[in-house]
Amino acid sequence: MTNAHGHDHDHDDPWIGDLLKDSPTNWGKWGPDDEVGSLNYLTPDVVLSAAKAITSGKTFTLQVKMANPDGDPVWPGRSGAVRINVMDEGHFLAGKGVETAGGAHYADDYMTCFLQGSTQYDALGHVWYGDQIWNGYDAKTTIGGLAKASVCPIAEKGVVGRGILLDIARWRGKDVLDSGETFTHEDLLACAEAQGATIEPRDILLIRTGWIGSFYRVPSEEFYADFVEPGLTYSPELVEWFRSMEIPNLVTDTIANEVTVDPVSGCVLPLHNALMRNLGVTLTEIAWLEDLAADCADDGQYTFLYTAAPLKVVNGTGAPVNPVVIK
Ligand code: UVW
Repeated sequence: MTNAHGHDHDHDDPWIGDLLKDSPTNWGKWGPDDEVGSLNYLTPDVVLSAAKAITSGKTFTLQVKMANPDGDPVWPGRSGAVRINVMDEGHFLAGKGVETAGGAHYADDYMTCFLQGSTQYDALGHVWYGDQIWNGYDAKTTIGGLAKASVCPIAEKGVVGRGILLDIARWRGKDVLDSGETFTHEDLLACAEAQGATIEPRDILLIRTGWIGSFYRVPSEEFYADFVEPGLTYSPELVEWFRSMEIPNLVTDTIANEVTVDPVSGCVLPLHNALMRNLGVTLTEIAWLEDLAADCADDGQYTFLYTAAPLKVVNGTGAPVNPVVIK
């Protein structure tokens, strides 16, 4: 059967295009050439106001360790970063080092990685359905590298705003949510209230499920068995809430920021499309939130200044990042 977009698909199979046929978009809102979407909400006024969330000067970094001998948490089918040492004292001892005037020795590394293979920003053009990506750009602009809506404009802008941690795992009394466990925007609001905090318009949402923390505690076979991450689950009301709250950025400690399979429609990762493709909400995945969350539980302060700048990878589908939070 051929759907309205001219794609073949069996009408018994779920299709994100059907699920989201009435879903709102922000296409064109920031002009025909926009590539950073809802990050446009992070205006200088918003940044100045966010700085008022700093009260103690405590800092936290949110990247997981990369090229870690203990493993890098990645989406099934991807692999962790591989760092190869290509120059060290051994080369000099063997007479193969590059000698320089003054006798300095040095060590060099080479690294290969999936751009989504660590804590990372997704480019707005990273995921789509049908013939169009963010802002209505033709899906063919992704061929051979993202000519539009790559990670580079996000990296050039940088991300600074007020962050709020929503510690869903702690709120539900768990170290880590169950595989496939879902929550909604109503849960985010209830969690914030229980924490004594309020989600404000244009806040950067940091959601903790405990999932990435568990990666380092359980054997890899167990972590990846029947892989269904916990997370936010699609509903039209949730999408409308993100739109009306003008949320610029969603940061989670899961690999894909939402429950892997929407239990209602059966679609995989519909929020990537409803939020990122359609509304231009930037997604930050695989964040390390354990230390920040422990501190928030300790001092009761769940809001802070959030800053991040992914690497400026030209035409990249995403890029590693080490966000810094200042409380
Ligand atoms: C996929 O691309 C499957 O997900 P992510 O956004 O986590 O990289």
